[in-house]
Amino acid sequence: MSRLLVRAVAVAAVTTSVGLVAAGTGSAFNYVSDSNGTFWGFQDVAPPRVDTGSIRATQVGAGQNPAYSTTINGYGGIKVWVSSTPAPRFNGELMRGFGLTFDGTDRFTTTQAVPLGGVAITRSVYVKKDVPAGQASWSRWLDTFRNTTGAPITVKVAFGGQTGYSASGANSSAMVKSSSGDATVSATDAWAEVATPLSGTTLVGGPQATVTGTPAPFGGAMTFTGNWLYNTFDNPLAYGGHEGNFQAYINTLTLAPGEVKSLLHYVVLGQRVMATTSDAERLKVEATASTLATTPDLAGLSPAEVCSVQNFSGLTCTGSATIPPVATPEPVKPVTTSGYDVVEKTIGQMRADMESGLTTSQAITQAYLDRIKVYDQGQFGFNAYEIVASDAMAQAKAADVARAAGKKSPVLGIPIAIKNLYDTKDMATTNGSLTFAGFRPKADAFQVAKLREAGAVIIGKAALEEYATSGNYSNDPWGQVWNAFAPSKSAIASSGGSATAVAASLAGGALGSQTGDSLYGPASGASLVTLRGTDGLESGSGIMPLSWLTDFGGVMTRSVSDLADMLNVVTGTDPADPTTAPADAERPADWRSTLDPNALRGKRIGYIPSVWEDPFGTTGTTDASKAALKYLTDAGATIVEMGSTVGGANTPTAPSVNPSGNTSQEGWMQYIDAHPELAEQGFAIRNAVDVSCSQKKVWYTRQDASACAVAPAPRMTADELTARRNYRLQYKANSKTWLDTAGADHLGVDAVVYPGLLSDITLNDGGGGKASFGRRDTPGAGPGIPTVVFPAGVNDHGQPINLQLLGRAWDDDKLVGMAYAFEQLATKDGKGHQAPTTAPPLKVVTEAGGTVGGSVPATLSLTLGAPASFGAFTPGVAKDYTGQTSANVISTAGDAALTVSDPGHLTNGTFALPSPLEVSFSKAAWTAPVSNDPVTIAFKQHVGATDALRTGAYAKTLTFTLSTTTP
Ligand SMILES: [Ca+2]
Repeated sequence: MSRLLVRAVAVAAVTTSVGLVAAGTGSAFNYVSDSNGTFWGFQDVAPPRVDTGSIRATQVGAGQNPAYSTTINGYGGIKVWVSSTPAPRFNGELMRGFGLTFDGTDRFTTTQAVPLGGVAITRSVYVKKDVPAGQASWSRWLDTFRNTTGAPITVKVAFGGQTGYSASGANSSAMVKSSSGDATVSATDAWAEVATPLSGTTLVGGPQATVTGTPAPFGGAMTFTGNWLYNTFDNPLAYGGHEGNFQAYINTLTLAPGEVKSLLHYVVLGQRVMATTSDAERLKVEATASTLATTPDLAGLSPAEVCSVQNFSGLTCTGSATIPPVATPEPVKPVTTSGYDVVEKTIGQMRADMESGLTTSQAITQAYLDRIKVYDQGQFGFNAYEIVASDAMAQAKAADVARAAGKKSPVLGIPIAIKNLYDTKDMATTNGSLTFAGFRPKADAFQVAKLREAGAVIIGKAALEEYATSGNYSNDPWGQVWNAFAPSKSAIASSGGSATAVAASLAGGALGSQTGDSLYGPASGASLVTLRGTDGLESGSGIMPLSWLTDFGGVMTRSVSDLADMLNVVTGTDPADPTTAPADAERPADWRSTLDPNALRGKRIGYIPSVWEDPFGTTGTTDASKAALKYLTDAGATIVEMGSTVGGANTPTAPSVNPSGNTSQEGWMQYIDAHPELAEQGFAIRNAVDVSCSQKKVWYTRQDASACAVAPAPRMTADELTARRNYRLQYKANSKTWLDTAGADHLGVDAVVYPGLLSDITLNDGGGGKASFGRRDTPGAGPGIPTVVFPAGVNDHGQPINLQLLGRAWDDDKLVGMAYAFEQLATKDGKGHQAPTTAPPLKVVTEAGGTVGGSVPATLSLTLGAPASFGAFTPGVAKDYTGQTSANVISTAGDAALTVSDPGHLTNGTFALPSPLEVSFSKAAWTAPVSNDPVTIAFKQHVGATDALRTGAYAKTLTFTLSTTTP
């Protein structure tokens, strides 16, 4: 055994500057363009840090506007399954967290291996920039698997992705050819080609082929063709319909202890085609794929890497060099110091436990903070939080003190996550964009202030889709949010962070917001309750806008009673938001009074058959959603087909004249007027155009800089504002008429039921306006009438599903009651709220052990993580052993530098290893004060094949110094 001890000493010393500049990532993932004019957008470690190494999409140029050159929507990722016991978390899921770094030319390299059940996984991606004339574009993936354990491990690797969506049309794709000549893929194929349906003279996405290697009977050939969408390793590849867009090509490896093996894949892309050009383009793709299958391009691979490739025969293997390992980050121990388990606890349960003295807000908050550290951060982190409050424990302590002094409130001491487009006075408010990075509003948003007054712990700012715009992925640049139930999939947008935070028990409840789908979509994908209330039920003050009056800031919770608890705090009239004027009079005195199990008795619930159809042509989700309607009728309601309603329409009739005025510009001007601190803090945000044309947006949503030359729309005039308000009031009246007269008998309905999602959610490495799920907005946004959204079990693939109930203006309380009545019956059958299995309760420890402290002078603090260990050295084998620990740096000085004493050699008694110990830092210099900056300290020890090794433990104590020239 070897052991490495480290000791921390922090001193304020005068040293010379080391002059290091930390290598930064760009403001968005990187495109690589080739000589065919294909722009490959790669999901690397740059914002939004999807970091899978897959292609997000391919385009004919970079940025938001250029056309997609294929229908790829996340392709070239790997799902990995290992035979290790116990099975690791996320076994079989999409691998991510490689720290994939672009070299600025044509390569992406892993900077931190991804550990999965004792296998260390790395990827390297290479794009052929100079494509020979007449050939198709291609990129290459080398995926390497290292067994770091002492036992053999079987590894299944699925390479693939999503080549389109929907069963037909310009967004879809289907298998068209394999190397054997047919359109069926098996182990006897070397490549497989998909293509998008042709559309006459209209350009459609080009054909795409995946080169899987040498076919059977070669022993390294592919072992299974799977369905990338779900159950990938058991569920065979589909050849039609929506699921025909999801291909997985699987190889199986067996790794002896210490063994390293690799797989090589190529993705070949054609240009956009029309009917007359398709055949030639396919032939080009097929020819290039055939060439790569028989003569794989190995440019830039080391001899050891070539030797490690398992799925191509006949590769020349020279030399005996090994592939140097890439360190894996020190795993965060899945432990908590809180004795109170918060998993799936409702706000009501936590409140009762605090009131009875069983627990405290400090224990609850510590429990959430520990879970955030383990589950939300790092390589497989959910990224639900953009910012975690540094004073969360102080807030919790204040809540405990207030409770002891007699204070009571529904949310006193309850940690709540806030979508990061709500102003907070203590944390940056970014709108999920680098455009607003570091912006510090002077005051809390109205709803946040209400929560704070009630003693809630504002535990952090939840990640969101940048600017809350398109509604499919929460692509926050500080980390794209992942789904709590299906950790390869999208959390949907834009309140994805709020949804995952609540679903994974990383917060007691959350605030989100919706313009189109951003409350009901993420809530439906995470088995949560939410309410898009009547216009003005909740204040919009201090919420960054998308569209004035259509935006709605609302609550997301795990249960209907939790919703009522939060509505008791955040609803009501805000003098600064005129829309809320009726709210105090219209809302119930106590939302808990709506929680009536008989609230559905005698109610007529409208049903519109056409809104239960998945645009992708699948039925598993809508069938399960329809089956859940039984709990409405079991609770005493009658389902009424809407029939011939006023105007014969399936939606409320919009008023005939849509008033003029730009609601985006108006929303921003109201926000900017209320925030002089934007200009004071140097943000050049003077109108909606400055927001939309910002060059700090993630690249693929960025408009060309020339978009800034557009003159902003004029402010809405007083008349236009009034006309817009009156338009929505008239629309509300039309909606009431629609509901009042619905049904073949024209007796009306109390509410209309809609499904939440219409399909499976797709994987999280796609993007753009490309659908991540079958979407069903209720017609509530136009008139501003309420929709309550609540869990209804799961679909045929185990994905959570929800139902939605739409009602008349200010029927919010009635809708919440109906949701409660549904919830009571559905939950008894296990068909209500679902708990995810991806973030189980943490083991309770009395101390978060192993930290070695140092002396702490006034301006500098250095603390070290657990001692690093190399594991056991194997005699007679040349190998580089690696280990690592972490350091935490706090400095109030203008500069700081981290150094280590001469590492020397590891010793065992008087015996020393021949090769020196090597130490490196992920960061060693700071040019400004920092708070809690994590540093990875990596250790490397070479042991030669002929090195003598003495039995026993090897150790070395090192001294780390944090110093400054300006103490
Ligand atoms: Ca075939």
